[in-house]
Amino acid sequence: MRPCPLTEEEGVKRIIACLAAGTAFTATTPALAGAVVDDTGTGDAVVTLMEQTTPAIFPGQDAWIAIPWTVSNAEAREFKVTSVSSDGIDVGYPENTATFSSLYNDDTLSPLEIDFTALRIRVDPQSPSPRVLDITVSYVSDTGAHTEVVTLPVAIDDSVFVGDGLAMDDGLLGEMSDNDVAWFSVGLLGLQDSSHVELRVTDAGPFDIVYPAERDHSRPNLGTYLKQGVEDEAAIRFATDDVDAGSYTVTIEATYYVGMTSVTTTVQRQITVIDDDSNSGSEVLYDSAADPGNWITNPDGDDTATTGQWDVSNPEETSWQGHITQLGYTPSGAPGVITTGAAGSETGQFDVDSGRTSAISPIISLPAGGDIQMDFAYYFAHLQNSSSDDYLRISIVGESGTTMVVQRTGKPTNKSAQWKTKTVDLSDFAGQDIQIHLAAADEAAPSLVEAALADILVTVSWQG
Ligand SMILES: [Ca+2]
Ligand SMILES: [Ca+2]
Ligand SMILES: [Ca+2]
Repeated sequence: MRPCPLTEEEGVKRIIACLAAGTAFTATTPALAGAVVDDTGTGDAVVTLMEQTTPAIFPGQDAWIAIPWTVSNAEAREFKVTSVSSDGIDVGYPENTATFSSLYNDDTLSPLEIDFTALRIRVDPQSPSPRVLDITVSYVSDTGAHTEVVTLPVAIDDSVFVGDGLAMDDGLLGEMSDNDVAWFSVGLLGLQDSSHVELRVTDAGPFDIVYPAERDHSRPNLGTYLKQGVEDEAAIRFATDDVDAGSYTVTIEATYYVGMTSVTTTVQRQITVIDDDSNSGSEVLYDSAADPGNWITNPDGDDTATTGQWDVSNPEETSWQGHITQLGYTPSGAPGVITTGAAGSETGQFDVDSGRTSAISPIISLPAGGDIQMDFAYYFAHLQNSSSDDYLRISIVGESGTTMVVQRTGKPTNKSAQWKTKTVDLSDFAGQDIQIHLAAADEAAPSLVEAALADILVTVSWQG
């Protein structure tokens, strides 16, 4: 089980979201019954650490962990973690406090409340076991100031990632049918600062391999430089053509530089192939991650937007006060279709301004039969200066008509960019030439509006 996958850059603000997503943290939180409670209802504050260990951490990984606290009997005010000591573990505190970690909500812990302190830890792979954090907390109760030291064992996960300078995750890569196509992600962890990171499948077994953007290799989503302690992923497409059911091993090689030294890490991963119906099959009709083809911006010549026009690009991240308005990656790492992928010099430089921008995909010819579906990832992001006049619309344009498959409208709230995936059934367009039409707009009052689409995969499958 992976711990909350937070990098240093993302910082503490995502911890609660990460917890809410049900990652390792929640899986290892003991039941509330474990807390020490003085049920007399009187007496001084009793502060309790609600964890018995940290989430499992990979040696070498820079991980943010959220430590849950509760108190019984009375309030603990001015609560903070003032120091953490441990052999072989680097400890960091959130940037806004720098030398300590306060609670997430405010600095008072009230009876029955659960709140969190955040710490960044990095376990030296060479440090001796067991690794334990000695955490000093200070707080003020009605009886005065208190300082306590509590110990928290660090759970180590050394089974998942393998490698030296750069580690790749191990074990099962994924599961697919015997006539199928699937993008699988290889997890990466920088054990040292690595540059020019490239992944190749050197033994593909019975699979046909495609890399994003028609390259001869796959790159990490966040770029070819993988910093020490940072986790990333690289996507590779696998296809089967009447492969017998069973478990297959593929060999994936990462090449990279540590300083001036060329290094190679190799990992063996397994793919499980399941026998579908004997005559079933599938075929890829369009795959934007492999080859986006020629998208045309402003196809009807009547767009009004003055900036943020759709382009096919590797997006750069933009944000405003912690709200990400444009994500700096696509799920596969291949170029996406973005309302201008360049970040510019400030958040509002290349968002959609002053009206609508539209774009249309290359023509995709659909066969007359079979189950035809389109999978894609997208988001619509805006800041609180948005309104219901702003929108993202994704439509399928066929010979028989136009169907809108996504419509999102703005609201006066800060909505951060987050990739969502969606699958739509295109069987109604069987036998037709179709195109995907995109429209995004900042109408009425000026608003920060961004939209993106990526990893569009149109496939036909059939049952014998
Ligand atoms: Ca933009
Ligand atoms: Ca705007
Ligand atoms: Ca607007």
